[in-house]
Amino acid sequence: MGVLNVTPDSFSDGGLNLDPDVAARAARQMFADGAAIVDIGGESTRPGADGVPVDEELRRVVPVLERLQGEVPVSIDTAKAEVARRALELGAELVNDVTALRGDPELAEVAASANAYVCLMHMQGEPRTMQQDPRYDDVASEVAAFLEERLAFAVAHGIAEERICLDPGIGFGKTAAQNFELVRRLDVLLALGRPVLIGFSRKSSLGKALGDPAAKTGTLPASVAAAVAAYERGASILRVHDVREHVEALAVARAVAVGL
Ligand code: HH2
Repeated sequence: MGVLNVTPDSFSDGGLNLDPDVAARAARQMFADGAAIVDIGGESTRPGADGVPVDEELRRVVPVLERLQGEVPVSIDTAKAEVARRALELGAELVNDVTALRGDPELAEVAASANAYVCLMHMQGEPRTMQQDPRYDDVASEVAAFLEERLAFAVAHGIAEERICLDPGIGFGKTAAQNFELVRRLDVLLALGRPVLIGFSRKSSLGKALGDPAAKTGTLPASVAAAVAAYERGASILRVHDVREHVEALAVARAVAVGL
């Protein structure tokens, strides 16, 4: 899954794709580079971020979706029902909701009636404050219990179970150590029986693992290492900014795991 943020303030690619022609070109390139789907977002959820009004989010993403319709498989990174509805009308296949259907009471119904794929992500707290002092007794089992409950909620609201993937939400109310533990103990999430998505790309925990406690982002080699580690532990979808480099690394990891 390639990441395309149409925002002025995303933590690693903010401001790069504000022109819809530039954004659409970047999405086409990700697809050509081997992304199975491109995740388009019009609201940053980086630590400390404030929300964006629905009109502004639509203004950012709709022109990009219009340009990609029928050309590139697209996922919409939103917690808002209205944004998801427009995106699905314009051909998006997956709704990627970092609130796991807690943010907008109408989103489950929108996704169900469009028969969309849905990604449910774990977050402790909310973006503005989530990194202040994240605490868990046992991060893997608490995240799994949350995702199990959200999976049941989604199914109860008419979303087909086989259309749902689960995501522990790397960096969303977790310390660096907790983020790495979630990948190390991915089996706890896989036990829920759904495909797992991991988004470690460029996140600050990678920089922290390299010895910089004040890191705001992670490097490309560190991102690739995290993606390969997640793949080897059973992740099915890797959400990444640098598609070609990840596709190459994952092709080799796959050749080792299952043969050429
Ligand atoms: N991470 C970000 C945004 N959306 N969605 C899922 N399912 N999983 C993630 O790990 C995830 C996500 C944050 O990264 P990015 O989109 O690059 O930054 P920003 O939120 O600042 O736009």
